[in-house]
Amino acid sequence: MNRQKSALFLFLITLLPLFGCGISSLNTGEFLAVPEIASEYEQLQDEIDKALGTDGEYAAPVSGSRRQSIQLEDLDRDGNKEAIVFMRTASEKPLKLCLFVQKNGKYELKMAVEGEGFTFDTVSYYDFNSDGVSEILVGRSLGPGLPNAISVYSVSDDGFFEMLSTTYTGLTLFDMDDDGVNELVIARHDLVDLSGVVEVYSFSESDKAMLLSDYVSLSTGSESILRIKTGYLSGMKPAVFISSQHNKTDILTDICAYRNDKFVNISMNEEMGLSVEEVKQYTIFGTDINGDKIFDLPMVETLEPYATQNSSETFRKIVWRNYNLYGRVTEVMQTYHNNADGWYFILPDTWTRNICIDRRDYLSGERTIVFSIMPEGKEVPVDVLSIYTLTGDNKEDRSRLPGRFRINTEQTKSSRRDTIFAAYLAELPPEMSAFAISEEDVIKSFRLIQTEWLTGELSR
Ligand SMILES: [Ca+2]
Ligand SMILES: [Ca+2]
Ligand SMILES: [Ca+2]
Repeated sequence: MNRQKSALFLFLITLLPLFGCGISSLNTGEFLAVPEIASEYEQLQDEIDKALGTDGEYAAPVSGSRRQSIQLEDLDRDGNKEAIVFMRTASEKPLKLCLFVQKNGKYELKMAVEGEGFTFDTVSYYDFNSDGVSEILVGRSLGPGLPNAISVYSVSDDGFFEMLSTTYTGLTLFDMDDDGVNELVIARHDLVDLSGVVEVYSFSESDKAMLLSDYVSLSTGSESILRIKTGYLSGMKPAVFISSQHNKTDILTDICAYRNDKFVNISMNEEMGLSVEEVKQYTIFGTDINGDKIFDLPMVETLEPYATQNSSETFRKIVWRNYNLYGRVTEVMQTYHNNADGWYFILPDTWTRNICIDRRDYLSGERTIVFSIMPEGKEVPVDVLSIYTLTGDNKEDRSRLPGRFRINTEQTKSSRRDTIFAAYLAELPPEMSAFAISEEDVIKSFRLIQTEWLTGELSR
């Protein structure tokens, strides 16, 4: 009884953080659809306990967006949620996936499948064969130093049918060929020869299985795959962006997409076997920085220090660019990312050529970044903008010091509420009026850095 209660409690609290967390990309509707009557939980819990037996325990997937050990999903879209439960048993194949279906309002175990492995890595549900019933895609991690194993199961009255079984390092679902149906995109890294490949799997009607349709090699010499993201190239062409670690400190991103029906690595320098998209000695990843669905890639430029600079820190600006299918690059915007204080600032176009940045932290609870412009032929820049990250007891007062204004945005209202962001715009001499911006410009260009925790992030 104790375990029943605690398991049910655990199930409920795993749902809790998903409510009201303000992450817009999350479809909370999926998580809200739980049985409405408490007795249904209890009855499901009884069935789960039977399946767990005396030696079973819950084993929630450790990565991806679905990480509950009990997941409710209407696989056949008949209006009733099925329950998919992840457990670890003492059996030789310890990772057990159970499917409970509702019959006359009661859940019963319909089928279970056991698999080898260490822990469930990821799960998702998708109707690959377009028959109206979602397949279950399950990744199992086989242990440290080993690849993960993926299975795609279709569910029928006869049981689970395995439509695909292969290994992977990371995976994602995306409509790579723009035909309205997602493909399964798998990236696989080989630790022995430091190579990588990205593969596209789609459903084959004649084989009734997921088959490998296309693949391309990733940059040679990669030490690990860090991140897999999907998005669009300019012209809204689907692509997958796979970032790998090189030389311990560098990040190379391979951009792979269908071009005239051929799956190609568009950022690859064929002679070198390396992607031209490289960030050296700094950690930053591509993202859709301006929200137009076109994926943007960062190029990091180190700013020249200046004589009167307070901080010995190295300051950088990020030049964001997107690609078209033919590898042509277009600049989108430039930013300064202040990782230490958790915000970034979109640099006004007029500043990008002559920008200098300094950190001037003099008081505890007040962290200050100063943007300055270096006039042509001068050695000392002119300060334009200070942005303050205020956390101390007197943060309210400090945000109201003469000339300062608060940076209040939707983001600052919904997160980091223990912190006040404020700014100060300096009065510029007339000959520098071209560099002037307004308080509104500052607020519009200020963003919090958000940790990405959903798709695309490998768990290691
Ligand atoms: Ca299906
Ligand atoms: Ca497709
Ligand atoms: Ca974009």
